[in-house]
Amino acid sequence: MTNITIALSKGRIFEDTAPFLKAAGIVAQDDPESSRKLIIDTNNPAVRLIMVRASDVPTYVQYGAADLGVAGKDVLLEHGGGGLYQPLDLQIARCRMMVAVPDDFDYESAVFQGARLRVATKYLKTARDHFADKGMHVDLIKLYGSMELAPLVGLADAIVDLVSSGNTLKANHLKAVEEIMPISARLIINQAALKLKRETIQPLLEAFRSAIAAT
Ligand code: PRT
Ligand code: MG
Repeated sequence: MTNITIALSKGRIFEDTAPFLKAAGIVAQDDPESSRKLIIDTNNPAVRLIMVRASDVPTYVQYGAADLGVAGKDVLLEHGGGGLYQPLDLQIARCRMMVAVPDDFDYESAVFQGARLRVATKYLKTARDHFADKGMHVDLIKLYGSMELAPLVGLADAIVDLVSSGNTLKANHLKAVEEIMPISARLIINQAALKLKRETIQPLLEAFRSAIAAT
């Protein structure tokens, strides 16, 4: 069996991917939440996990430092997907990419009047495409996190962010006004690895596929 490396991020991606790995007979030997190890062995000596930032997963896989990975569609859209196969939507880590504004902001009127909005986001490409499709002129402000704060302190009129329960928006007196797209995490595979390590990767892919079908 060829050695393979799987890139994951800790938190929901690791937790929601674990059942798929289990279906393929792979169990992590350490818990990334409590362990500080970045390389985690599994019960299968040919398979190891590497723990990276969620937005770095596609980069590790693109360059072949990992053969496979799991990344959100949000992350993949910003990355661009070069060098990657995206054969499976795992339907995990689901949420929605939304436009949100302060509770008292009349977004519809602002759009109707052609106001030039300032929009803060971590998702520049996705936001740019969305507003371009709507024919709206916006000034995008790149942030790396806690987008919800931006409208509260006058940095932006609106944000583009992921929403799952909606609790974060509510706690910050924001409301979602537009859904850009539903988001879920995908299995990604380095294109060269799929060819060179097909005997190892293909059964894994099949196990993941059956696990999706079973849920
Ligand atoms: O945390 P870090 O900066 O390292 O990176 P990350 O935030 O990208 O990683 P992580 O592990 O938090 O998220 C990994 C992936 O999970 C994302 O790329 C998404 O595809 C997916 N996902 C699913 C989410 C959410 N749901 C989600 N709710 N990612 C982030 N959130 C955040 C959101 O940005 C907002 O701040 O949770 C907050 C809103 O949640 P609710 O429940 O209050 O609506
Ligand atoms: Mg996070």
